[in-house]
Amino acid sequence: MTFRSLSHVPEPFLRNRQFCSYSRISQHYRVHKSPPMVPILSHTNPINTIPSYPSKIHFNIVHPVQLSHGAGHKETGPWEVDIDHITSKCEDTESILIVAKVTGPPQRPGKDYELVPGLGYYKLHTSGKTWLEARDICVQEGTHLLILNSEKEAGVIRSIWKRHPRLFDGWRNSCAYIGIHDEYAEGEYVTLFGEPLNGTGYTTWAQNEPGEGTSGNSGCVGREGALYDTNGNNELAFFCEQEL
Ligand SMILES: [Ca+2]
Ligand SMILES: [Ca+2]
Repeated sequence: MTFRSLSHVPEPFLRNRQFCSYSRISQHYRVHKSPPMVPILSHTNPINTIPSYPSKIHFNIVHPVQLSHGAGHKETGPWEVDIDHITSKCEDTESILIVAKVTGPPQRPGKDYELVPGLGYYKLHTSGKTWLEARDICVQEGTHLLILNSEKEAGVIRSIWKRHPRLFDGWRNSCAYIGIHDEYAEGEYVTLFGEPLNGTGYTTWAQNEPGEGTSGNSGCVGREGALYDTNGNNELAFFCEQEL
């Protein structure tokens, strides 16, 4: 999500160009809190040095920066802040133009989703559903059943799940549905987007898996992070995901 305070250089900066000199400072910041924008600008911008300027200064407040974000100020994802600071000196008048671009994390999909910077939003649904029900619940939340793409992502899933050590009795406590299946061709696992499993970046099956044959066509991830096949009618916990 991008907010721009300004998309053009205003007139005073273009007029009488031959009599003016220009300087431009571009700065990039990465912050890990939803910014109150103004403190960031006043803190980081050379505007602080203005009282010592000997010349007359004109401020061109073209458009105040406004932030609007559904996630509110509790958002913990990284915010990128790009600031363009353009100074125009024309005889005894100096004009300063500040253009700020703030890029915030995408809006949190819904309650209980947690943001993992650089990866996505994740939610463990702790009540048991069939694979099809699980798929549909993620879609209703604007996300999709988890597709593992890396060892790093598998590590994230392990750590989220660790916080819920006891969801069910028996083996159902140790596998959660993810968005892969072999419904179309036995043994050929694809994601719910139809991409072959070996194109996802993560194909770590548990030992002797997949082993259910035609009686198990749905994928689940074990607490240790390895993949299993199971019958999609089993009611398991499941992970929903939204990539960044
Ligand atoms: Ca993923
Ligand atoms: Ca199968």
